[in-house]
Amino acid sequence: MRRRFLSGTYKEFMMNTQISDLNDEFGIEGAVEFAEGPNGLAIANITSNSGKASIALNGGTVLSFAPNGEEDVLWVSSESAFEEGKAIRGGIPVCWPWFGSHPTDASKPSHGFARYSAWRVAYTDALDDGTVAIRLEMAVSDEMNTLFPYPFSLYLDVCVGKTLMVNLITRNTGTETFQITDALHSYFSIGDISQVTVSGLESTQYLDKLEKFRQKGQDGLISFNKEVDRVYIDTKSDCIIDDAAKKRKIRISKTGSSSTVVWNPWIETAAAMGNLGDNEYLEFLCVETTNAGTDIIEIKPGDRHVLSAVTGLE
Ligand code: TA6
Repeated sequence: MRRRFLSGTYKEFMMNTQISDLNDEFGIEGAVEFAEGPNGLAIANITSNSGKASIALNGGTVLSFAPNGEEDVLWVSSESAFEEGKAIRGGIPVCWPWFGSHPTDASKPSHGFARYSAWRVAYTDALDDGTVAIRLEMAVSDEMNTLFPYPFSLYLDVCVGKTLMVNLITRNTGTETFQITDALHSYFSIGDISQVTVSGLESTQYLDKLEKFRQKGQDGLISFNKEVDRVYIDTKSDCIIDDAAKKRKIRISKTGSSSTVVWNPWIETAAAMGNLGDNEYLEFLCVETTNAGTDIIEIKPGDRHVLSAVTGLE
């Protein structure tokens, strides 16, 4: 029995219809429910036997992930925009088909266009082992074809259980080889950045964005007492965020990625950024699963590339 909508604006009607249709087609009782998020954005709420997550269809942005009995592992700014066509400041924004500035045209949007575009649900599934999966597909627009003139499909597979697995799948559906860089730009919730260390990148090399991407060596654990914005090159290892304030450790494992970005804006950059509270630098750290910098992915016609990150608590 479909509910009748007797009041509200056309936009509210359309959103309610969209939510109602999404639940009719993809909802799974006790596992997948679509609801209106801030500003009416469509949100998929995922409940598995051992963890929960939520995902905005805007940008295909995973907003939250919490193993049962634990606080959210991800972080979203209290000042984030929640508007169709705008990137969300937090969660796991999808950077695609390039990471950072466009390699040849700085006028193109930073981090590409996937993180502010419309994504639609392809399927949902509650698996026998109690995990819950959803696949989103990015809707391709004319704007995209001007920014990236190659036929492609882009999918985001999210599997929720005790860990969160996010797979970004690029398929070349055209007749020419193309190149991408990409990232799962994960914002992790921490208690106090000055009490956090990151392990897994010791003795590797990184490009320091704050010094025109000069290459440097990483000695020991990464700690934070100033802005950090680094692309760690030739890195495929797990990273562990040791959050002393929250007394927990977050492990990020990955495949299909040969570089890792570590970023905290610290005081001045945070104050200068839009949709980020001045003191919010204290409560998040980005450890990003990427193919960035010289870590370029070439995809031949008919082939695909999978960028995968698995996040969990130690
Ligand atoms: O991943 C780190 C980074 O490239 C930083 O340089 C900073 O620009 C951050 O991404 C956020 O970028 P955004 O375009 O979301 O403001």
